[in-house]
Formats: sequence, structure tokens, C-alpha cells
Amino acid sequence: MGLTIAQKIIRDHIVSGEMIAGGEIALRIDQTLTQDATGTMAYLEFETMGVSRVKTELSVAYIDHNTLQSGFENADDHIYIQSVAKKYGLFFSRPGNGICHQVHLERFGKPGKTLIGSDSHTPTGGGIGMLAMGAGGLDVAVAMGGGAYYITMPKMFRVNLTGKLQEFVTAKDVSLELLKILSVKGGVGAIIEWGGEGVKTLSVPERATITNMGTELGATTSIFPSDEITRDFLKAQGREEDYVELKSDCDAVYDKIIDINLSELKPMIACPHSPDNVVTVESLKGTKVDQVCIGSCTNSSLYDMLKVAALLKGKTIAPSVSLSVSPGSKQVLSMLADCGALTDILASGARLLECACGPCIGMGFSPNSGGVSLRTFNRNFEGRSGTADGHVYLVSPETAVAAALTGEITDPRLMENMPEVIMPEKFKIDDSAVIPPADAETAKGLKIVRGPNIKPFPESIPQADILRAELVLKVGDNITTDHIMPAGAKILPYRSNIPYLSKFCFRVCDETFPERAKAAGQGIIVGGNNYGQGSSREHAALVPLYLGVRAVIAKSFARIHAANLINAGIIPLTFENPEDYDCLNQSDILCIKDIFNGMDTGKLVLTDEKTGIDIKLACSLTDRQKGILKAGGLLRYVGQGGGF
Ligand code: MIC
Ligand code: SF4
Repeated sequence: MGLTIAQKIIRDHIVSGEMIAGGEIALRIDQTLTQDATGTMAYLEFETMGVSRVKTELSVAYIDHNTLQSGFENADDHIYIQSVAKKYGLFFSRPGNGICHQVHLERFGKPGKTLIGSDSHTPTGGGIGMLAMGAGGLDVAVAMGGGAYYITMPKMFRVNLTGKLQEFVTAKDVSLELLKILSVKGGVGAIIEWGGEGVKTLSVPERATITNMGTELGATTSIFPSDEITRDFLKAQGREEDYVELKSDCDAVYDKIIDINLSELKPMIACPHSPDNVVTVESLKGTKVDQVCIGSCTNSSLYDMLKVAALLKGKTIAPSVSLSVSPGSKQVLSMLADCGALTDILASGARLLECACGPCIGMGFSPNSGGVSLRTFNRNFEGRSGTADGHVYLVSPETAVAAALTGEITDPRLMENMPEVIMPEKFKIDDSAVIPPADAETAKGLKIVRGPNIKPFPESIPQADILRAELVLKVGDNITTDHIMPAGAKILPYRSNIPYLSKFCFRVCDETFPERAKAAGQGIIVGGNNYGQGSSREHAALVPLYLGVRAVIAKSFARIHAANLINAGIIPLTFENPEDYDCLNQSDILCIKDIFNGMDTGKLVLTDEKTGIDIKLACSLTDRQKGILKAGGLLRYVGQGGGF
């Protein structure tokens, strides 16, 4: 039987397990990346492992999320990460150098390699044929220490592309179309492999937009073949030697095949507050727009920015609209400046923001009260923009420009012809904002610099055989990590200060949660389907842990969050009969007995002491995961010799 592209990379990196969907496999990891909002915690964890140098082929620490520096906190974290990078053998990408995924694609990613990153959009690397996955910070720390990365062997989905995108229809619209078809949980447990004749019509930045947005489907990762187009991109980045060809076998077997004819697609838009709430742009025409933001790791490549500049050239944005443009990297920004495209962008009335995540994670540029914001980003979860009642829509750069010019949602196909955008044969290469590590000898004498914002992370607790605790919060379907642990300009600077962060936990759902959870001492959270979708932030597990949460019972979990819960020593359980969810009420006292036996049999019984009802729970854990929970989290497990 032939293999898919992903299966070939897995075959070359598997260190334990079998390539049978649903079973646990461990993979050797070639490259890691971190960003600052999750990086501080990951490096604090790495430091406790006692490893003197990273053991990967390449590890890069990026600073791109927390760059506002409205107090000392972010600057302290940056210096801490820089000092860790120098000592332990990592490259350090300075603030201003760009968004981790964009820079990694440009300068470091290699087809056929494995990459994990403490950021859920790490699959962007799939655009050049990497097996690139988002992971919790602790998993990244373990990989840096030479440990394997454990995942459930995914199913293989194939999207077959035919035809060619029409003018003003883009890779973003392809992603939105797939979200419409599959929903935000349709990719859970799967790798999405893109193939078919239509692939040849897509450039690397377009492919990277698509693999980036695959995260919103809940997929383990997404991947494109590595072909002549990949070679040309790497060559233009001065790295042709990194090219290897990668394609699936003709007789590769897929669990699901989806056909998309690129020629038939229309401009699409995701409405508030979910990336899968997708309709055509034309169906919303005339809706007044207050703000437009162009950028983020999804749509901030040179290709995107050149298109934006060409469409804005010689025009002025509508007086009622505020437009921000954040190029994805220093390379993109300086090439825009060199060719004059930046002047066209600025002359239109746009506000230029730093090469960083910025408004995507609520770090500035929040919309006005009740405002409508059209963004070329990948997430429009409630409150994420920093304005609680903001209405965020996700669109392509072309649709964003059309709205910025007219002041209302406008089908970009109504604009005049798309100006021709010519990509350079050579990108401008200047890696001066990437600081290399010290050599191993010098590194021994280097000190780590720790500012006062860096607080110790919470101690996890070994799993007990019986758990009696209050149901401290009951929530519905598709709870995101932004609900659990919000980000934004006021909170993000405290990512290395769990006690402070805890005041904001679940605030979007229930302001009283942190106080009540603390008062309860021990708590259980009950959720619906796809609990924990979105970000890889392990803070969404560490903060509940700090507040006494010992178990989460949900109808189903998102992949990275379930792993983060286990790593933090919180047991994830599911309902054997999903309708039992309705029998449980907030503040009930729940009791689960005989947990160790249940971990082995996969079956547990919960008693609701208030109603007297017994509910069957399922518990699907590998031996390694049981070991982690019994040890009290991954750090303790590794420390107790559980090994990497
Ligand atoms: C996001 O897009 O939600 C983030 C911010 O990049 C997160 C990481 C984080 O919370 O720091 C992600 O996607 O993993
Ligand atoms: Fe940054 Fe937004 Fe991309 Fe997350 S999704 S990495 S916040 S740009």
C-alpha cells in the first residue's frame, strides 16, 4: 500500500508506535520554535530539566506576540528568552524581525523535516512540505531536550484541488470554504493533505495561508507536496540546498477525500464569532465597516502585501474606516519599502503597525464599541480583539482592501482588474535580527537574566484514586482557549505570572469563576464538544490547575489542549453518553471513585451527590499518559525517570 506525504515523514521520524490511525506514536523532532507569549513558560520548564544544550537540529526563539512593552514585563521576558537562547543553543529572532511562522517559512523551514512549535499555527510550515505541528510549551521543552513528541496517529484526509482561482478569489477563500465544509472540529484527529492538479497553481505563500488556517479545522496539521514551486521559493530565499521533493504515492489511501474546484470558488467571509461561520462576501454586501486589519501569520507575506499595495495605489480609504497593515516580517517590510509599495500603502491612509501579531491577539488596534472589524486573520473568537462587543469578520486581503476603500463589505470582484503582482526572483536576505547562540564552551559561563515578572509555575499534583470536588463551571460547545485564558494587551504581558493570570480565567464566560474555583479548593469543569479549541497556550491548563481544577469532563476535546491538561496533571474525561451532559449542574458535588482502575479499563463512574445520579465516563489514556497523571504532570514524570 502506498503512503501519503505525511505518512512518509512520519515513517522517517517514528521512534515508537505503529502508523495505525488512533494509536499513540512518538516522533523525533528536527526543529522547534517558540514565541514569547508561550516561550517564557516553555524555557522555565526546559531549565528544570537540567539539559545543557538543545538537542534538535535547529531551535528558534521568536519575539512577536508581546511587543507593546507598556511596562517592564514584556521587556523582561524578552531579555530572559534571549539569555536562555544564547546559553542553551537556540537562535533568537529579535522583536521586530517578524511573526514566527512567516519568518520560519522564509528562513528556516525545510521540506520533509518535523517541526513543533508552542503556537497552534505552526502548521504554516506545511506550505513547504514540513510536518509542522502546534504543541504545548512543555512538549516543546521536552523536544528541545531530545525527547520525542507523542501524538495520536492521525487519519489522512485529502483535499483534491482542480481548476484555478479566479481573479480576486484567494487562498484564504479556499480555507474558508473548507471550514464551511468541515467546521471547526471537522479536522480533529486528522492530517489534511492538499493535492491534485490545482496545487500547481498555488505559490508557497498561498499554500502557507491554507496550512495556517488548517489549525482552525482542529487538524493535527496540514501539508502540501514539495515540488518545483517549493524549490523556486527556497531558491529565492537563497536556500535551494534545503529542497527535497515530496509527493504522495499514487496508491496512497485516505480516510476522506474532499474535492474543491478552485475555478468555482467565490470570495468568502467568516462571520462573528467562529472561523467556520462562513458565507459569501456578496451575501453581506453593504454592511458598514469601521475597521480593517491586514496582516497576521495567515496573510502577511510579501505576495499578500504587494497585492494590497497595488490595489490601494492612488486611492484613499473611506473616511469612516481605520485601516492597519502589519507586514509579516522585516524581509517583507524592507522589500515593500525598497520597491515603493510601502509608500502606496501609506498614501492611502493606512496605519503601519510593527511586524508582529498585534491586533490578531488583541495587542492594540481594538475596534470601537460594537464596531465591525474585517481582518485577514485566522480567528474571530468573541472578545479576542480586545473589544468585548466587537464584531470580527475574517476575509482575504483583497476583500479587506475593498471594504477599506468603500467603507462597507464589498465583493472584491467589483473592483477594477487585479493589477499584476510580480514576485522577485530573489528575496532580500538580511538575518541580522537573528542572534546565533554562544558556542558550548562560552555558554557554560553565561547567566540567565530573570526579571521580577517571572514567577514560578504551579506545582501539579499526583492523580489520586478518588476525586470529590465541586462542579465549578459548566460551559457549552467549542469553548476556546481564549475563553479559558484570555489574551490581549492587558493580560498577555503576564504569561510568566500564573497567579496574576488566574484573575482572568474564564472571565468571558463567568466573571465569578476565579473566586469560586479558589474557594472550592478542588474543582471539576464540565464542557461540551471540542473543548479547548484554538491556541496551544498551556496557560489554559496551568491556570485552572492553579485554581484547583483537577478534572475536565467534556463531550470531546481539541488535541493540543487535551495534551496540555495531561501534561499539567489534570485528567481529561469524556461522557460515555453525551446526553448525560444535561444531567449535571454547576455547584453540584461530584465524586469519582476507583480512578486508577478506571484509567486501565477506560471506564469510570461519576456520582452526582446532589441528585444521586450515576454517570458513565470514558477515559482513553495511553500507558505513558497514565504515568504522567500518576506522577503529577509531565515535568515530574520526566524528573522521576519516566524519560523523554
Ligand atoms: C493565538 O493565535 O491564539 C496565539 C496567541 O498565537 C496562540 C499562542 C498563545 O496563546 O500564546 C496559539 O495560537 O497557539
Ligand atoms: Fe500571532 Fe495571530 Fe498568528 Fe497567533 S494567529 S501566531 S496571534 S498572528
